[in-house]
Amino acid sequence: MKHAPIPIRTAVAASVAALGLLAGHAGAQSMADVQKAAQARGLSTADLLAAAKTYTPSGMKDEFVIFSSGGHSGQVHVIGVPSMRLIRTIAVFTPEPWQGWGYGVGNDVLAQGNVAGKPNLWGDTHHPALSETNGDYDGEWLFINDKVNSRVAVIDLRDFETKQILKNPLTVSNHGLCVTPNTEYVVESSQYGVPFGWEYATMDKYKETHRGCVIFWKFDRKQGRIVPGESFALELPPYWQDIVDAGKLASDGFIFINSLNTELATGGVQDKKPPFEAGVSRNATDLLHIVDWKKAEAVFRAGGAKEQFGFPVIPIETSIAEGLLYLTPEPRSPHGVDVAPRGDFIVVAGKLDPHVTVYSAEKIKRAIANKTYSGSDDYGIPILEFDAVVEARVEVGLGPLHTQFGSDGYAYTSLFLDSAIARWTLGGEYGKGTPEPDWTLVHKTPVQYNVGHLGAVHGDTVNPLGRYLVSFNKWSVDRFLHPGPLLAQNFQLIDISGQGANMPVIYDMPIGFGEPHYAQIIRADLLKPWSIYPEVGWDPHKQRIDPMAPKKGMERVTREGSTVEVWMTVVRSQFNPDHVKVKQGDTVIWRMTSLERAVDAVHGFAVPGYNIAVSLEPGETVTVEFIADTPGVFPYYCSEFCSALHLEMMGYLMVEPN
Ligand code: RUQ
Ligand code: CUA
Repeated sequence: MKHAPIPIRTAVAASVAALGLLAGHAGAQSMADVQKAAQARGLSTADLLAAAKTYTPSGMKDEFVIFSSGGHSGQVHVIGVPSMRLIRTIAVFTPEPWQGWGYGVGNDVLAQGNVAGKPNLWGDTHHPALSETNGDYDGEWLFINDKVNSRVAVIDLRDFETKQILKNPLTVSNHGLCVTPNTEYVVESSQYGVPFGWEYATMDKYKETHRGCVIFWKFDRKQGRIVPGESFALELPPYWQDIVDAGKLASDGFIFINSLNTELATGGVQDKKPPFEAGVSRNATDLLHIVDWKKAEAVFRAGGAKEQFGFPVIPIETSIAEGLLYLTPEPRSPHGVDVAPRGDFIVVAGKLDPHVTVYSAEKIKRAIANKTYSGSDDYGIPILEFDAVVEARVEVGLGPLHTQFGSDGYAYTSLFLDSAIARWTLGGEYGKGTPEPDWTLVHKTPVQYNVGHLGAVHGDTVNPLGRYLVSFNKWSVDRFLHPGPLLAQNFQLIDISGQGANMPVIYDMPIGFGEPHYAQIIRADLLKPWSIYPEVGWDPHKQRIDPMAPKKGMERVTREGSTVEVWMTVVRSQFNPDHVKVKQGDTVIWRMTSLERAVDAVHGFAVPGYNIAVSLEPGETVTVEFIADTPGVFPYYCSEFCSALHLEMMGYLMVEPN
């Protein structure tokens, strides 16, 4: 964001006065000091105002929290708003040593994500979905998809740990993820058409052999797990299904998925056939998928699904016969599909069309009831007549992708090609909130550069809170120091509390760990995380006491045949036992409990040569299993600087050679 140069003296004086910056904590500092510091750094009034809106002094907490996908890192990043401070990374699909994830703990969860029996130890995380109650975030659970391997993970927000990873047996890559308004289902939409079950087929019979799908993963809140046995899928044509969003209120019971490649292009550039980029955008329109999931659930429960690769799939014919699936045209190469807060409008943005297209839930329902079809696709799925379901089209700019909503009747759409965030007005009931006429572009704020998703506070729920919006930009080009040719991405915080053209960028945050895609922003006070585990001997995976957890005074090393069990307790600044002797080739089951109850008393357990790193948070119990195949003397130690005697917190593993 470029600010018009303002004489620094007036600028600083004005902003300082406006902010009343000195009223509270004058101390030894004076207005002249603020003026001097701003002048030395060449800061404008707008800069100082932005700083005042975002600067968060030591000890002050953030009001909102971003849960951002980590892109290639396969993780989730937790960031405070408005400070834009990174607070935590949650290990999900990729091993992470600090949390011990994949180095002693979480190995079984990571193994749930094996693809065709093989470990895939990274993920391309795209779309976080916070659990919802009545269509609003409740702060309890977080789900995230891995696009590259079509997997879904479940994160418990009591301890910010991944509890479950699911690999569906049908498709290979996914894209969209959302939850239904009461988190009955976590909905995963496939991306690229493939033969189900990782079967082989050549491209010449693409139309017959390849398929897309949408998976309804049943979530059981009490267990905190997705129940695969109660989950089902809908077979879809091999278009490239993309983003998915759940209807709510006026559109409750539906989900909306957009798609590209309704041309069924199969590429083949090496054989002089049109490349995918041309073939996939030949048609002027693609097809929005409308699924009645409540009806689909009833059909599944009544036995209407067929097992495919061990997973119940409702065939396309059944979906047509039972009225579960409809299509309607959407502008070419659509990308985002976003349901407005009241559920009454569904906003679709086509990358190659400068408009957003707004569909009406009421009109969709009427068109379904009256069978207002313009035809059907090659698979026989009815196509609802475009003019019968569209409410409005708003020209917003070049390369519109995703839309979020404010608290006051404004919608916000990211413009990839324009590198801007468009603010426009919704109509209907929302129109009362804005000074501008319905369905009009109000303002565009430039961003740096090439925004993908955007996120506003509760911006995709029934109750958007406005205030802040974050532009998740793909490229930072000239914004930061260059860390070599691989540039950071740029999260830009935008103040949307004003109206009209008042929506300035107020902070830039470099993201140096992959391309994060989407993020959701939740009120911090809705999160109720534990600061220590509820009781000593707690197993975070089961979220209850582990009866086998080593107890104080019962520390020992036992042997049965060639299996050695270690019962260890951990407390500042001691491992007990601190000598563990085994024989080469023994199976070692090493159980450890942290006896700590203090909030900051975290210990680590690191063993050289055996690829073991464990994080022991207060009260936690962990079991690590390995074969002692390398003989020698291995100092194990605590890997958190936990006390003045941290270096003394160690022990020796002695593996006696055969
Ligand atoms: S999307 S390319 Cu969320 Cu825009 Cu994955
Ligand atoms: Cu415990 Cu260092």
